[in-house]
Amino acid sequence: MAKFITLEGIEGVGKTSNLNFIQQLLSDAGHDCVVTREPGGTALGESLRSLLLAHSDTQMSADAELMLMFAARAEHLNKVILPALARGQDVLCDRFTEATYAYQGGGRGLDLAKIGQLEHWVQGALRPDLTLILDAPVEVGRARAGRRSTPDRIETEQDAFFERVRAAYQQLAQQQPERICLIDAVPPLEAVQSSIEQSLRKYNILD
Ligand code: T5A
Repeated sequence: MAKFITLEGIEGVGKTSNLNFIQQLLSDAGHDCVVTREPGGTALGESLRSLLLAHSDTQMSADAELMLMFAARAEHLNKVILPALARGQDVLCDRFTEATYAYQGGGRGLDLAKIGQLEHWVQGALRPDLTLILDAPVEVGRARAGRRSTPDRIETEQDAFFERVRAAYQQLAQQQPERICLIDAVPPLEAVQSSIEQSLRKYNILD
């Protein structure tokens, strides 16, 4: 049966670096896999991503940010994720709803029940089969991300914001260990990838 796998973590922890690795493992195991991302993954979703990450609207309200994330997600589910799963393809997604709980819930302090209502509306009972959360201290993520690109609107938040995001991710992993796995992302990339591979086996994504 097709699997829905998502990759999460604070900025710079190595999601993009590990996405290709997971795709390769899936492909080597004979899985057909669609790789995508949030916010984004569709024409509308990528336009919303540009709006969400641009510096032009620094005063965007937390509620507007929340609903734009779910608007992009609704489009993504309908146009990409659900059709792929229905065709029997695995879906590997760079961020999904756990990011909303972590950033809009933990980071912005929005009511988690409000996020839960939108989750139910947009996704029904659908949840990822496995969510891997790459976990590292904020300064490690910042140092890694800093080597690479100009910060977007969310990346310009203070360290305290990302501490709350990280804590929210850790809490999600504690609350739902049956489908959410925290991976220590501090060690060198090869060691992180070894942990990821073990988790994919433990959660029966790979045989
Ligand atoms: N968002 C998203 C919300 O607020 N709510 C939501 O619901 C959703 C879906 C999206 C933004 O939107 C927010 C969260 C985000 O702020 P994004 O592009 O998905 O943005 O996320 P970013 O965190 O910005 O992604 P990055 O590309 O910045 O970080 P990555 O992918 O985690 O890091 P990566 O792989 O590019 O690695 C960074 C550097 O570290 C090195 C890599 O080589 C690279 O140079 N590296 C390592 N170095 C040493 N040891 C390791 N183990 C390493 N792993 C990677």
